[in-house]
Amino acid sequence: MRTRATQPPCTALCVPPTCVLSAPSSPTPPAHWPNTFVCLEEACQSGPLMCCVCKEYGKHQGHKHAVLETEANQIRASILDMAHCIRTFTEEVSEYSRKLVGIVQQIEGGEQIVEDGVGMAHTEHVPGTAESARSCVRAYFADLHETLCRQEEMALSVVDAHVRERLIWLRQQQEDMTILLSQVSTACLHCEKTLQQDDCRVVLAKQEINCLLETLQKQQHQFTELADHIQLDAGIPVTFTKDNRVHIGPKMEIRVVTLGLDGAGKTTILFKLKQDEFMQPIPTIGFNVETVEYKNLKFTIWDVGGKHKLRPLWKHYYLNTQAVVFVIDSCHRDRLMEAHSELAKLLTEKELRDALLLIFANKQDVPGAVSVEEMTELLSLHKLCCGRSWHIQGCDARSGMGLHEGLDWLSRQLVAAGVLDVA
Ligand SMILES: Nc1nc2c(ncn2[C@@H]2O[C@H](COP(=O)(O)OP(=O)(O)OP(=O)(O)O)[C@@H](O)[C@H]2O)c(=O)[nH]1
Ligand SMILES: [Mg+2]
Repeated sequence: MRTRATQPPCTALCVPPTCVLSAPSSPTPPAHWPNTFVCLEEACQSGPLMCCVCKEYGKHQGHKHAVLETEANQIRASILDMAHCIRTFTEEVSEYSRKLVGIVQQIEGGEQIVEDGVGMAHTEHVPGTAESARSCVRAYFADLHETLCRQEEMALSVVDAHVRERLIWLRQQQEDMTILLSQVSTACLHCEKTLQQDDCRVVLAKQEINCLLETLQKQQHQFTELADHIQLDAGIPVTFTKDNRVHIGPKMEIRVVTLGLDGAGKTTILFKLKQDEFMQPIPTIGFNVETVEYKNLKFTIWDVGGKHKLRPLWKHYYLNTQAVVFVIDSCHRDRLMEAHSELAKLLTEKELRDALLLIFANKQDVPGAVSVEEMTELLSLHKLCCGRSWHIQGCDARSGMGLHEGLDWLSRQLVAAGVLDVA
């Protein structure tokens, strides 16, 4: 019978082997090594080796265990798996680092050895993407500069033509005044001479003197009319449009066409802007045209009838139109889709490609009118008007609320700088 006292102390036998991680050369333990099992208890993982003795009697007694060789083989397999993962990971990191180097080279560019057609190698400067981006910027600004120079030349030629015409007119006026002055002084001399003559001669000269006086009065009348209409001002007020065209004169002229369904309020808006009073309009058959002066702008507004059968005529008003004012009746929800489809058609018109679009959401005074926000949403205006200058303005043509805000927006879009004070 074996007793505990006769067994060797298991701690003396269960000594851990030296770490051989890098060289798992011996799959079987050395002959002198008595451990045959591995303890699987969590608490024993710092010293899991288990000999036959301690399995039965020692500290691992009753613990779950595995055969040492099997356990070691499992660990080897997982080390090999890990080594494979590490290799893959290392390759990935190296590949990424290589790419980083490549990207830096591509950005910086530099000297590269290239072969020519006959197989001779020589170094060549290959531009990097940084250099290409810089070239792109330079090309863009060179182009812009060229366009600006062209526009500047055109603007200067407009100013020169204006000055030339004005000087020709002024010189013509100078000549006319010189002639007038000499005619007047001749008449004065004639009168003075007649005054000094005897009675008979004075009487005989009566008809001639009356004729002379009549001519003088006519000339004086013409001169007064001219002087009343012509402002003698040396100023040359210059304004620039957003597309860098120059406008000379105190008022900039803008051609606008108002469109929209029948009954939307186009004519009411036009009359309100023109006369600042509400006039009950009748449906427009054909068109109305008015010039409306606002601040330093002169709008020529074409108001075209919106009845269904008149809409094919709208296209005749598009040429040279700088802005379209599209009027929508905000209290007629059931006609919004019809308005949407007419607006969508307008936006495909070539001649209106560069025209500004001002949408008046009219009749905001009517209770329950569709608000500007809701109208924008319902008509998908952001999508519909994408890529063009557009603005929606709520208004009430009866009181005039919102109309000037709309004109202000138009002015701001058209005028880049100059004499106009429309801010
Ligand atoms: N309550 C209200 N009524 C308006 C407003 N604007 C126009 N109206 C009225 O709407 C009706 C139609 O106005 P018009 O100016 O003739 O409409 P239009 O767009 O010129 O119509 P067509 O000439 O047929 O294309 C008129 O009875 C106007 O008095 C507004 O802001 N509020
Ligand atoms: Mg009308």
